[in-house]
Amino acid sequence: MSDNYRSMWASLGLDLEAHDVLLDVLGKAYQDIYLTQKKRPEGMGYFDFVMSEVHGLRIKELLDEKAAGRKVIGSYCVFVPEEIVLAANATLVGLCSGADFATEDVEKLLPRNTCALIKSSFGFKLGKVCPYLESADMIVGENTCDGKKKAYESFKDLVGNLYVMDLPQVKSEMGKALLRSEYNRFKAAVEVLTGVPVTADSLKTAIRTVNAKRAAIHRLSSLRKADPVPISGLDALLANQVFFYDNPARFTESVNKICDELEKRIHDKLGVFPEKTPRILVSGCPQAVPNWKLPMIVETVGAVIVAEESCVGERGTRNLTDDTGETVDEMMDAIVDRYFQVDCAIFTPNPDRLNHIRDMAADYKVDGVIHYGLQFCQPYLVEAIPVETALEKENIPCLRIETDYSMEDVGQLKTRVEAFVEQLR
Ligand code: BJ8
Repeated sequence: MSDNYRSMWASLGLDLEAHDVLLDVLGKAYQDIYLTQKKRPEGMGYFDFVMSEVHGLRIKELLDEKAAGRKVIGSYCVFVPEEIVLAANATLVGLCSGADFATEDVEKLLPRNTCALIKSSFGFKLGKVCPYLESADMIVGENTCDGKKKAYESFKDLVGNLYVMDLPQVKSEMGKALLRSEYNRFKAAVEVLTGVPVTADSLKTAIRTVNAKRAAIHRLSSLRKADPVPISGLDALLANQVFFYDNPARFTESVNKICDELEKRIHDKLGVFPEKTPRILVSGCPQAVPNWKLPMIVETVGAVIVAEESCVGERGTRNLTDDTGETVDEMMDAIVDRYFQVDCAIFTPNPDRLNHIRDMAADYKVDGVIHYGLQFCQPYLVEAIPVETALEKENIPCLRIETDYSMEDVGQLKTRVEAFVEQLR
């Protein structure tokens, strides 16, 4: 990394020594897990570049945008509507939370039995190692699971610019009305932050920009239905992870470019794994950068991940927003309609998720489902049991995994996944 980047990180208040350690670990993990894969599509070169510059060029771009008067908003959840952010001339970035950091300090503020994702969000702040977090003019926390909503009460004191969005827990008319009023409140807060009012024109353009990004990911997902699969689960997960912080137009173009290449691969019957390799659907908690543990295990024991029922995956990206409205109100309604369909396990009851998992298992012709639950994540761990029961009724094998971000259980997980994959053959 150049000296310019070091002064940029210093100006953001990062702890340069700790940040060096993080980049070193991240770089090594990427090298070992990603760059050792065989037969990768050439288009993944773009994502390799993005990852090599994840704290460099992209941060510089954000800071240049800020210097030109644009605001940056950070988010931890797919319920934060990018359409509203873009329409008010701001940029939305996902705050990853996919690695342990500063655990000792984190556990002074949070109980040890808090899920790794929440702990990670605190760790990146306390360790002063996340340039996205430090670039953000507003950080949005959402009242989803109990862990997050209680943690935000302490997080507020750490970051100083936390905006808390309330969210419904029930898919009722009242729940939808709450989402609508919270999205209106959010729109007003973003307008105050940027000084730019959301207009019908800007909202329509923003909806189309985000729809294009989602449509590109849908195209990528549908190509994974082929056998042999033209792209690994690891690479497809990376594209889904980069979705959250890349420039939207550039991301859309890069994903579509990969899709052109994958279509050709499918035509030529070229796969990353041989035909009839056991096909896995991973369902459950989001896997944020650099949490590549499970796909790394699955794809080194002779199976391939063909889809993710996850917020970093199809739960987060499915469904486009209707862009035919003419007024801000009509388009806000369309945004609410689209997001209200997100079937996060914080909703009760949550039958849509079960149906979605069944549909995905059929669409992607999977041989088995791995339910991925983070330790201490009650919504997903509790829901894993009915998911497993429902799948078993349809003779779809399911393996329930409960893990965290440490590498201590890799050997044990590998043994379990290997036995599961053996059973699918
Ligand atoms: S819409 S899944 S991104 S809340 S893993 S913090 S649920 S204890 S992340 Fe999520 Fe939004 Fe839902 Fe999606 Fe809590 Fe579970 Fe931790 Fe979780």
